[in-house]
Amino acid sequence: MELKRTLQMLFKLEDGLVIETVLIPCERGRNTVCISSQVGCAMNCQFCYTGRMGLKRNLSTSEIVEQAVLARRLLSSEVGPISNVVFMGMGEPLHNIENVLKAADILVDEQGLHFSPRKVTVSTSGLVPQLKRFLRESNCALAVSLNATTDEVRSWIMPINRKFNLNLLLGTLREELQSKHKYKVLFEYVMLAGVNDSVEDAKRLIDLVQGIPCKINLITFNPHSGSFFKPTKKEKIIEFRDILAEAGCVVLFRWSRGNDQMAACGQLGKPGEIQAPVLQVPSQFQAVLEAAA
Ligand SMILES: *[C@@H]1O[C@H](CO)[C@@H](O)[C@H](O)[C@H]1NC(C)=O
Ligand SMILES: *[C@@H]1O[C@H](CO)[C@@H](O)[C@H](O)[C@H]1NC(C)=O
Ligand SMILES: CC(=O)N[C@H]1CO[C@H](CO)[C@@H](O)[C@@H]1O
Ligand code: SF4
Repeated sequence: MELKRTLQMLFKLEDGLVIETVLIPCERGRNTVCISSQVGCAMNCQFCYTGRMGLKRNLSTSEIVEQAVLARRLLSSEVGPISNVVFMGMGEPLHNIENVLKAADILVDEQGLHFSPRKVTVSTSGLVPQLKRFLRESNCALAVSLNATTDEVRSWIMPINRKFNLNLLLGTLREELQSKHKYKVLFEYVMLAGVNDSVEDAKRLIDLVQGIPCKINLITFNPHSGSFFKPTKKEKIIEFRDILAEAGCVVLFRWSRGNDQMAACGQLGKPGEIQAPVLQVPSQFQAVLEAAA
């Protein structure tokens, strides 16, 4: 089946700021719209364009919902029905939790857009208190960007980890999911050559997610200019996947354009005039990154 192109929409808001919404056509007519929740982002993940902009403001509930409405209205005729919504565009959705909870409700409400709650996924870098609240108040799906298996690496590439570390994050999920029936969290793990893709990382990952009903999504890193990370080679990702699968994890990895496009979804926006600081590279990784450069 022919893979269609990703469609990127730019929306100018009333105050002149611009946000991006991406439509990702998938096989079998399962089109996904990737929506933004903030203008910019305060989380400063080291791989992410949006993070480099810093946070400009939260989007309102209607600005969030409108992205899905407009994608449906403008694009359904070209690509077919839109079945999935992911909050993986600009911003940390749980940093704007009030409006995101309201928007998610409207997306799944019969009187609203009537998406299935399992097909509306809110993605977070790991804001623990808000994540708890989200799980208690919403039935929509949750994706957590893990991206590393040690606090040392995670605190570097995702500075939010300095506040809410892996133990706290995973312990909270383990606890909260006990009372959610048939609910699985999706862990996103972007494969970065030499940074988080070793056999030891795979083994640590198995231990970390122990007791948490989950799926693990391995994502190929989409290199962009200004990034010092390199993608992990396919064979190595397959090896990593197989280690997880053999241990009984549900692990997803598709080597396809769709995969790249999903990764691209987290890297919207161009670095603006306000630039968040690039963090000091931990010394043991300097050689890896220099070799990759
Ligand atoms: C965004 O919304 C959250 C609550 O959902 C609030 O705590 C925060 O201060 C808001 N941020 C900005 C920049 O307005
Ligand atoms: C971390 O995870 C998200 C996917 O949920 C992704 O957008 C981001 O690029 C990842 N990157 C790194 C380097 O950790
Ligand atoms: C935290 C950690 O140990 N990360 C590893 C990620 O993968 C590279 C090699 O692929 C290792 O060298 C790192 O130690
Ligand atoms: S990856 Fe997500 S949470 Fe991290 S800086 Fe980018 S937009 Fe923010």
